[in-house]
Amino acid sequence: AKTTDYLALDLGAESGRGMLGRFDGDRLGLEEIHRFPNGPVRMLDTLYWDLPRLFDEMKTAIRMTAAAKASIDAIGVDTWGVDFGLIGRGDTLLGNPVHYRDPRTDGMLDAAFARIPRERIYEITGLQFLPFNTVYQLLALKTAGSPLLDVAETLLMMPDVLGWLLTGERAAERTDSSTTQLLDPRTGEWSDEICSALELPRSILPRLIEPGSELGTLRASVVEEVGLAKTVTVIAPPTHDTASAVVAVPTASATVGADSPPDWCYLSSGTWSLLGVEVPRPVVNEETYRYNFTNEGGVLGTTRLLKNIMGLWLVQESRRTWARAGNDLSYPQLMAMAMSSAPFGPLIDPDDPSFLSHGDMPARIVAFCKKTGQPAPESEGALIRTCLESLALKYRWTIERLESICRTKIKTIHIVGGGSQNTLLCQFAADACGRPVHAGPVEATAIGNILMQALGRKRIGSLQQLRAIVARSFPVTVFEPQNPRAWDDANGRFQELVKS
Ligand code: ADP
Ligand code: LRH
Repeated sequence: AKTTDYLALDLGAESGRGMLGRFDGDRLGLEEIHRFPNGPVRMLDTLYWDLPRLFDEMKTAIRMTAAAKASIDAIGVDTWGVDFGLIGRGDTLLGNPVHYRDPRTDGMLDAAFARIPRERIYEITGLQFLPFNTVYQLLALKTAGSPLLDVAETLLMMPDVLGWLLTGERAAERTDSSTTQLLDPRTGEWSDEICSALELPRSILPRLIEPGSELGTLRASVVEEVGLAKTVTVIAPPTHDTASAVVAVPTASATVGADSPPDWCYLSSGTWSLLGVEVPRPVVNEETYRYNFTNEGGVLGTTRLLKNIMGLWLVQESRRTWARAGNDLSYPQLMAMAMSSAPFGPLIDPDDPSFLSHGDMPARIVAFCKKTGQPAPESEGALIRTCLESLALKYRWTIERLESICRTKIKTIHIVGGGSQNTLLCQFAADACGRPVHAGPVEATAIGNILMQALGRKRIGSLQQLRAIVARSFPVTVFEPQNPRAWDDANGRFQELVKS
């Protein structure tokens, strides 16, 4: 069968990559063309995206793909949610986009609630309250008296900024727009009420487009620079990386209908752990509000009912702290050290707000243990073990609440993303949750991005068909739950910790 080539440009918080997908109508082959680090840059007191360098790396990925003799049918860009750029008159990029871990949003949740009740924001958006949601970043700009909002014509989410730089087109892809807390998922439109309550300029929010639709074609200057013979279509995949990752869950179950609640969940495991279920429409009620669950936009009309859990950021930032002190340890080394450390030492609430920002993570974990009357972890391995066991217990906490919200039993956990390579965490997740874990694929985000391009090009007919292609093309490792008694005991301690 004829093979079609698609390029995914996927910017994760740890690394960006250009991934080439070769689709023969039955299976997808995936090739890593180019990988590059993606760290923020601090200038004065602000944490920024390294935008020009990242755009240059993206062009390098396209150039390398063309040089690999691939004939690219389409290109799609995805990145993490919530961050944005502002565009002014004459295609001017206004300032350098700011990274969501910048502390400019401190205090902004309360500032917003003083103008519009917290309950009302949730009722409209169904989105979890995270201090860095786009709406609070905008409020921070306004509160600081930034001139940017006065001259902005268009707000573009970061994958849309990158799409604009490639094509010149301005649009808001729907999945990433759903992370702003400015979108009403029931009407599918930007919320006038929130914009006016917070005095944010509604006019800068652009037209919405569906994941899988065409954004435009590569600008002539890009085509020439990367050495392509002709221009290429740029498709808006699910531009929110988590939305693309959820597309690529290798489940045989169809998207659930209203009468058949989901019996599987996904855990998109990378810098963050995004754990949730796919539902046919938003679930916004007293229970989802109390537990701060989110309803983000999925593909083909689905909703991602999920929770953000701090994730492997805890490990990444600990590793960086030790490396700065001259102790450079690889992930496999760290996991081996954690595995040989004693089980069930101190536990943390992974979602304690003190862990959110950049900086010395081991010191913050030790401080948390002290504050909660626990001994500090005694070694690097012990500290990583504390992080992994605590994450697994937070997964259990989340699944139990999802079961209650959806009145269902979750039978299987699908772990996708870079964290699916962490066999220790996969085993802990199975043990803590008492359910089998199916781990893989590792590059779920790029795969979801690519196959939604193929779906947009009418080479795939449905989400169910798409997931069968993923299941046929990539291996999955199954972890069966073990040791239930010991994990139940640890869970008792964990419940106390997250209550306090
Ligand atoms: P993001 O898209 O947020 O950058 P990824 O999905 O690429 O994240 O996942 C990166 C994470 O995967 C790393 O932070 C690390 O914790 C984990 N990881 C990557 N390789 C390994 C490995 N060999 N062993 C264990 N964990 C790994
Ligand atoms: C994961 C992710 C997550 C968002 C966070 C900012 O990469 O996109 O879904 O909440 O980054």
